[in-house]
Amino acid sequence: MPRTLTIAAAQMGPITRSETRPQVIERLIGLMRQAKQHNCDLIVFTECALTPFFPHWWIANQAEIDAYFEATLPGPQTQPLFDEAARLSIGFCLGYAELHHDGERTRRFNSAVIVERDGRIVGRYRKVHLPGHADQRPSNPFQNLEKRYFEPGNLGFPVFEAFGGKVGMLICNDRRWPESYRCLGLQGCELVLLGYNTPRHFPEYPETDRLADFHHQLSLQAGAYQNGMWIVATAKAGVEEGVEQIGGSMIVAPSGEVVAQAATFGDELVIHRCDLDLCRTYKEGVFPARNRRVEHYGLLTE
Ligand code: ING
Repeated sequence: MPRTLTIAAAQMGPITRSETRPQVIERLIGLMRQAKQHNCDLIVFTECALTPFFPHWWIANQAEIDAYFEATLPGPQTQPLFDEAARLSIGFCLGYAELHHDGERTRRFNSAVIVERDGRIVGRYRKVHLPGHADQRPSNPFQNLEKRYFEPGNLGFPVFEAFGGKVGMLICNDRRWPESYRCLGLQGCELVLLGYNTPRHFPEYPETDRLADFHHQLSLQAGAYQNGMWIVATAKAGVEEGVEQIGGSMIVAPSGEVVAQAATFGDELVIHRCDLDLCRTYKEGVFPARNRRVEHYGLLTE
């Protein structure tokens, strides 16, 4: 029985600071209904899909910062998204800012969850690689304050049994680091769900700006091919609160080929029918880990 999943990367255009959570949820539900009309089994929303990417500006007051976080998921404002997914019988991946009460401590993560077609949360990931800085840099045209607003993820790189396969998640900057894919790949991961908010301009290293789209795609194609995994990568695109963000949402096959990609910088579905069994060609055929990894080099063993 072939294990094929029709998956939509649900790229979003900008979310403004004045947009309320219910208004954003309405956009997400609209994309979810569209995906269902295309017979999708799964829709992948982006990083911090409920709010503008607030690490792009300095916020002094913690209560104001916390207004961008979800204290519970689902909560009163996000429940309609979970209800609609269950009604449509479509799974989803959602990036969001997670407020986590850990005993006496309040912890804050840049997180994502996988929700199965019956509305159950079956997996959670917390972004490991936090780019940018914790200090305010007034001379920069915008900030990247993830190190101020979030802690590094404390869940590692988990792989979950979902949608008939082995599924993992990464978030934005994670996709630039080969070890992110390797940790998932060595656990047999077949499908990576990934959201990102990527500015075209890198204030400290502007020489990389002209290569923003290339580095984005290069990272995904290498990760997919070298670990035999499908990758669904979903952007928050366009000029959001004055910051130009790349689009380029795409679906990459275990062969490393880009099989579908976005054509706009707005709300757009990028859809492909993914055969999970294609992973085997690369996991067993091209990269048979056991007989290629020579013990005495001390390389990773499965
Ligand atoms: N954004 C960016 C990303 O990794 C970045 C930050 C851009 C780092 C360009 C290095 C170069 O796509 C997030 N949110 O991680």
